[in-house]
Amino acid sequence: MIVHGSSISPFVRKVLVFAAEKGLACENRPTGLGPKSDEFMAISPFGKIPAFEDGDYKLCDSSAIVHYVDAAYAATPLIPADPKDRGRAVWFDEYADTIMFAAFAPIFWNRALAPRLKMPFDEALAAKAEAEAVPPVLAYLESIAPEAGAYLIGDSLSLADIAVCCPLVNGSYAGLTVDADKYPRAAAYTAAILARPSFATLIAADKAMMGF
Ligand SMILES: N[C@@H](CCC(=O)N[C@@H](CS)C(=O)NCC(=O)O)C(=O)O
Repeated sequence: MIVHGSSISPFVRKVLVFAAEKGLACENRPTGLGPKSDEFMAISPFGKIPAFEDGDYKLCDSSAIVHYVDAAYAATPLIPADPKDRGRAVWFDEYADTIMFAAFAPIFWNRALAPRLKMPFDEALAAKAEAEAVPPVLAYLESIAPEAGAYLIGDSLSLADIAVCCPLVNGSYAGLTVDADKYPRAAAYTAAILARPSFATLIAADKAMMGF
């Protein structure tokens, strides 16, 4: 299995953590921003990361990829089979990829990544996202968060836990962590998920490479 794309992307991180939690060997080729090869564009026609290969099978989009991986390597499922739980897992993945990503991306870009890449950035956009977009996202997370060490769905780790923690990592690279005074359940629950080796290994590598 090959995952193309830098693990500083929350979408790439989701796929890498998902594969690690399933115990699957996975090669990461850290394609970043900028022009992509013809081979990459043949897998991901709009140039987005991640792109994925499993033998001859090629796929883009983190959610499509994890659904494929869970079905193809079914011994250690991370997407619930129960219809109601499965629906909730898809919702939490969607919440993470759209609402959470949109809240944290301006903070990550303008405070962490663009300055390091010597690209234009605008602190006002980060401050606006922190003031307006992040609070409802974290208030919702607080309302759904289980106890530390427990899971969003059922009694085992699922796509839901992996997905919602991925955008938070980008916030943390920009110095924005979940405030334990305001959001105690969310802070404790996400700290426990992010301490898992699947996340911790990637986070350590990102920090070493980028100086976050
Ligand atoms: N829905 C896609 C989103 C992928 C995405 O937006 N990736 C970003 C990186 S975080 C990207 O490739 N941006 C580069 C670009 O838009 O050209 C997924 O889940 O994989």
